[in-house]
Amino acid sequence: MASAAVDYSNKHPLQNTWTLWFDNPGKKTSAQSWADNLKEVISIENVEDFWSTFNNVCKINHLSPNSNFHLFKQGIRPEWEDPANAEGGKYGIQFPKNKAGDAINEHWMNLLLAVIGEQLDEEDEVCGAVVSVRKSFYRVALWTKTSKDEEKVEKISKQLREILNLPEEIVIEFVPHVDATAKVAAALASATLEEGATEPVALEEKPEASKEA
Ligand code: MGP
Repeated sequence: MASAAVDYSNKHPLQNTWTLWFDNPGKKTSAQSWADNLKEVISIENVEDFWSTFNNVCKINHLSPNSNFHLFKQGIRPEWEDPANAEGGKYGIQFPKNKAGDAINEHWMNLLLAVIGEQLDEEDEVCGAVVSVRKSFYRVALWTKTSKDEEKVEKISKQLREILNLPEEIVIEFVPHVDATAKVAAALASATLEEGATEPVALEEKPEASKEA
């Protein structure tokens, strides 16, 4: 009996189209130049595209420090400034490199499957997912649209822990993007102040007259 031919052209669409981005600034970069390093890699519309991409891009544990992959809903840039992210925040989970090893690939895959499979109850909240390689740790993060509703933050955090099967000792840190932006702005301001401070400090030390007082 002849078996029915399998139609491999029949792809399985995802609920949303997703864009994969990559960046590696190489060294610490300023917030202004940060966006110049972002490179759009590919758009993913169906399950088959997802797996061919996931199986062919570099494994996370083989990436050099400072690298980031970002998978965001099409139309949302993976940056704080995008209107979809501006009011939102990041649920970040860090894994020390010496403990995680290549298990980071599985954590990243589980987060990706959760977002493209729209597994979170608050699926409309989701903007994207990020994996970051730093000197001593990896970090996976979920980016969402809102940050002010504490109950929602708590709920998403709890569900994320379940989906990623994280033990209690692993912390999920939620940071509103406005706080991240403010931190960068403060660092920039203090660096500018230090630069500008060289001259006035020298002047203040100079006057002999002050000894007269
Ligand atoms: P990061 O990768 O989010 O944080 O941002 P990490 O790795 O914890 O490093 P830290 O320096 O915050 O401890 C690293 C740097 O990249 C930030 O300080 C910004 O200068 C820049 N940056 C990161 N993001 C996600 C953005 C963004 O969305 N917009 C802008 N303008 N700069 C960003």
